[in-house]
Amino acid sequence: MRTQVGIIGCGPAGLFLALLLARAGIGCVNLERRSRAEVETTLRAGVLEHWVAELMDALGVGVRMRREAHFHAGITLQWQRQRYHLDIEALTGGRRVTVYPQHEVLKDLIAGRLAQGGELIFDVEETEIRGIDGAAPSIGFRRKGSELETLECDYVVGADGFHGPARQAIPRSARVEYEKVYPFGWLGILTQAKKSWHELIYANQAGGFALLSTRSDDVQRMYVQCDPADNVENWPDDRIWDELDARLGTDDGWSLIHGTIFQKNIVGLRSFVCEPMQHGKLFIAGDAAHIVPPTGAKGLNLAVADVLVLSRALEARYRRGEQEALDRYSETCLRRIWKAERFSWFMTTMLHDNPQESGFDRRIHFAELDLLRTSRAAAMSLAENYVGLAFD
Ligand code: RFL
Ligand code: PHB
Repeated sequence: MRTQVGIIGCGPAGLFLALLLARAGIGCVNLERRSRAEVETTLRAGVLEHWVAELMDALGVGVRMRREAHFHAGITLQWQRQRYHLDIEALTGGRRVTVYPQHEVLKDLIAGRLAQGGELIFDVEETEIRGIDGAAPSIGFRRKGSELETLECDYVVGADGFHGPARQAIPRSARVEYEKVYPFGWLGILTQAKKSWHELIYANQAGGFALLSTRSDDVQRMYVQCDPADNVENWPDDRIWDELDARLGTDDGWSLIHGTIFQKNIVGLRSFVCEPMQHGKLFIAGDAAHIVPPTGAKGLNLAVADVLVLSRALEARYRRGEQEALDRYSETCLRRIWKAERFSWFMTTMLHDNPQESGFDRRIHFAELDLLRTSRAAAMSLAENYVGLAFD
C-alpha cells in the first residue's frame, strides 16, 4: 500500500490533517488503533477557538456544529463567592466561545473524510514507524486478525496522542522534553440536568477549582479539583454535589441544579513539550508533542494549529518544491505552543488550590483574579488567549 502522507491516529490532529491535505490534493491514509465507535464516544475537550470553528466550515464539516454548538459571549470567573463576567465578545471584537464536544467534532470529521472516499483504517495493531532517516519511510501495521501490512509513504505524521509511539521514534539524544506535573487532578462528571448558568463558570473557592460546562440543554459537564491519585470510588454522588455546591456557591440565592450523575472520571494535570517536533521524514503533532492542563481549553485547538502549519508546509513542498516551511515546521509550531503552555499554566495556577503553595501564593491568585475585574488590559489578554491568538 502506498500514499504520500501516512498518518498515525484519528484524533483531532490526524483527522483535521487528512481533510486539510485532501483539500490541497495530497494523498493520505490514517491508521487508528481504536475502533470508530470508541473514537466517536470518548469524552474529552469542550471548547473550540473561533478559527477552529471557522476551519470546520471551510472544510465543509461545520454544518452540525453551527446548529448544535453553544455560542457564549464570555466566561464567568468566580472567587470568594463573587462572580465576574468576562465579556470575551466585547473584548475581542466579536469573537464568541464555541462549546462543542470533541467527540462531536470527531464524528463530523470522520463522516466528512469518508464521504470524500478517504481511507481511515480503524482497529489497527502493531503500528511500527520505519525508515524515517532515509528516503523511503513506511508504517508497518496489522488489521485485526490479518497479516502484517506496510504503508509506504513520503512522510510519516505521528498524530497518535501522548501515549502513542511516534514521539519515541525521535532518538532520545535528538529531543528534549520539558514537563510540569501538577499536584492536583480533575474529577469530571456528566449529569442529566438543565443548565444552571448561561456560560462556563471557572471557580476557585472553598478548597479549590470547579468548572461548570455544558454538553446540551439536558446534559451538563462539571469538574471539581481532586487528588490526581484519587479513585472515583471515593466520590459518591453526594460528596460530588457537596463539593460543587461549595465551590460554585454564591450569596445571591443562585443554586446549582443537581441531576443523575451517569459518568465520572479522574484525570491528572500536566504540562509537557517535546522539542523538536520533527526528525527526518517524521513529524509529530498535537498531544504526541505537547500536553496542556485543560484549564485553558487549549489542547484540541493546539493540535489543529499544528496540522494547519504542517498542511501548508506539505502543500508548499508538493506544489512548488519548496522545502523551507517543512524544515521550519517545529520552530513555527513551538512559538504558538509555548504561548498556549504559558496561558494554560497561568489559568491552572490562578484557579487551583495547590497544597504545596503558601497563603502568600493564594493571595496572589486572588489578586490576579481581581485584576481581571479592574484592568481592561488584563481582561483583554485573557480573552484573546481564550478564543485563540492570531497566527504569526
Ligand atoms: P488524541 O485525541 O489523543 O488522538 C490520538 C489518536 O491516536 C491513536 N493512537 C494510535 N493509532 C494507531 N497506532 C498507534 N500505535 C496509536 N497510538 C495512539 C489514539 O487511539 C487516538 O485516537 O490526540 P490529538 O489528535 O493530538 O488531539 C489532542 C486532544 O485530544 C487533546 O489535546 C484535548 O482533548 C485536550 N482537552 C481540551 N482541549 C481543548 O482544546 N479544549 C478543551 O476544552 C479541552 N478540554 C481536554 C479537555 C482533555 C481532557 N482530558 C481528558 C485530558 C478536558 C479534559 C478532561
Ligand atoms: C469541557 O466542557 O469539557 C471543558 C470546558 C472548558 C475547559 C475544559 C473542559 O477549560
